[in-house]
Amino acid sequence: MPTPETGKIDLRSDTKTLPSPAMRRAMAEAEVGDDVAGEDPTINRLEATCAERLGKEAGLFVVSGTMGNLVCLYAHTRRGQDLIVERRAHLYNFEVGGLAEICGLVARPIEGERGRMSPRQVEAAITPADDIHKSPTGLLALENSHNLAGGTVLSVEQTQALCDVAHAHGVPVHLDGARVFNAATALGVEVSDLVAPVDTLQLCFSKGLGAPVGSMICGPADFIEETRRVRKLFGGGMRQAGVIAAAAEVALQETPPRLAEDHANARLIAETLAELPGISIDLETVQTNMLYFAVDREDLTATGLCDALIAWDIIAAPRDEREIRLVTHVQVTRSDAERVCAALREVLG
Ligand code: TLP
Repeated sequence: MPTPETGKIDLRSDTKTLPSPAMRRAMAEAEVGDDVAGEDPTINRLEATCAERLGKEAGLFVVSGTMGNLVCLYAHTRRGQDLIVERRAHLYNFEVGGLAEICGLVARPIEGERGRMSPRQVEAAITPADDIHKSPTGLLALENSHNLAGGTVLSVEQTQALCDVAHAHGVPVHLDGARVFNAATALGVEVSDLVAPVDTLQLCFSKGLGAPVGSMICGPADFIEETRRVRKLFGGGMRQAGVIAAAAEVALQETPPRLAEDHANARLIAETLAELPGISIDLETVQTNMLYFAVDREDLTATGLCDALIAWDIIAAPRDEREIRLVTHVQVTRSDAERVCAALREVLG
């Protein structure tokens, strides 16, 4: 069953999912109130549920992943500090430079291996406390799963080791967990164990979880109090927003148990591509619900391949001349994935 309302298999992103009938019902029936005043019962419940599920003291509902990251960066740091971040991190590359424009941070990008920085690299990037020549380190940012590295995951142990180094130098750690449920599923661990070492995180309901809108920040209660102020400062204070939180609640209950299917579907498509001529793909990076590959052929560009897939009701978008990312999600079934494989064999074989 492709996306019900369009009849298409949309592989451009897991952000493209449309709300399910259960989500729409929950939205219509949601109990709401003024959330700026803390009076929206649906949002209050979602914040409490997420904090508990993630093993953190408190939660704050925000409109987007970008806002979740930005609010946390702002609340953790002061202007002129360093942000240690992996070179391909989403918040460094695709969040409009908010870390510099809004937070006044100096990015210290590190080249990770398939998105993974090593504790040694992080340690080397930290400014020693007595160095008056360099900007002081304010924060270490992690991303799990790591989008631009291919949806790769950081294990509990790897996360712990990175956090240990940062914490030993008094540096807090924020996790961009836009797809942290995908990461936990791929690793076969509880999401609370995976995020236990980080101080704060944001997770997205509108990515792998399949809800239409919203992200959750989780962390210590006093930090979350401060992020409530910062969210208001950035114009993100919402009123009767329980209508969107209600869909997120449904997503949180329904989607995590079936994320493994998305991962198996991504794997199936990736393995099919790996066997086709003129396709470059690093199967090692295909760990969750996405895959990146390059079209290295005389007869076809990435755009040409995406155009050819339209005839099969498959929507894909090129990232550049050569590269395409495909993302599986709740509205891509096994038979859709098989149809994608058949289409790819037909066009590329
Ligand atoms: N990722 C989107 C956009 O880049 C279009 C996508 O399709 O993958 N962190 C990570 C790791 C993300 O992948 C994204 C969005 C965000 C943060 C930002 O979330 P939003 O779009 O809700 O601001």
